[in-house]
Amino acid sequence: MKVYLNGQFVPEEEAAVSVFDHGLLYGDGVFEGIRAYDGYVFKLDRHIERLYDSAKAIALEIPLTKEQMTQAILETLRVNKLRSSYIRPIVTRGPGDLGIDPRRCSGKPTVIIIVKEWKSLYGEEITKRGLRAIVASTRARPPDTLSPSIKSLNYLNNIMARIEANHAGADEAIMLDTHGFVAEGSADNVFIVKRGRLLTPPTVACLPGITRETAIELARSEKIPVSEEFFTLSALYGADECFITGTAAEIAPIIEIDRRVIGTGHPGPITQRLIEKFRAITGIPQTGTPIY
Ligand code: PXG
Repeated sequence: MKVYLNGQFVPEEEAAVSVFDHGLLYGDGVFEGIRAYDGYVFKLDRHIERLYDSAKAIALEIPLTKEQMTQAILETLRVNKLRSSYIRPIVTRGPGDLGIDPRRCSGKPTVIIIVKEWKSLYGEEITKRGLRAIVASTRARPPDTLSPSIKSLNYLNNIMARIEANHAGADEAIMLDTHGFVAEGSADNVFIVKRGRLLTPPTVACLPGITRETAIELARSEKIPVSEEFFTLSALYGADECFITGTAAEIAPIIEIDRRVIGTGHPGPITQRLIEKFRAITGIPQTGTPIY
């Protein structure tokens, strides 16, 4: 596999950055997680927009225009002859001196694009059966700290939640905000179904997920009412259905949370309908940018 590194295509074994890169030293940078399905990059424009929004929020100027970044991503896929792929653009503050001050950096942000053949996140079987989740004791960050809407290289909070899930033998961790309302998963957004209505936390509490917005659009096109509102842990336990959304997870049912069975303990009808709808809109020109 060849990696895009600052304008060059480099074999993956040779693709390396400086130990003085502030992305490594301080998590000072931003990234995206994108997927290509069958020759089409799903909602690439939205991912590019979010990448640049994240960069702007941390006052990082990406040394490529959005169009150049789009072309660099497509070219990286072409160089690697990929049609279905995971795509990871990363922009860091670049190499610098020790000390957090971005003025200590060279002023040359590091731009990386990694593409990798896609492997199912939780495995086909678990996704079909439904995931078992725990609620993590690690809280999602409130928006008056590092906002959860910034997809920065600071993922330790989410990693802490992920470790809790690992220790509990669960498939995923759900995080609450500092008020105790449900916020999001360690790498995905959370939805519940109650009496035929979909609920998901507003994006002040979570990453404005692109799969999240897709699921909302799909539900509305199916005349399923959707509300972006806060809900409690007891509403989560008492949901008729629950699912997570994410580029990696796609739409994945949750059948158990903290050892409470959700609904019937099987993927619910609304979840299944949305999974089917989602599958039908990936890998098509209406939602994706063609690679070739
Ligand atoms: N919340 C968080 C904290 C995320 O990291 C989402 C929600 C879902 O957003 P999208 O736009 O993907 O629907 C994410 C996304 C990885 C990986 O490598 C993580 C994400 C996406 C792709 C890959 O673990 N997180």
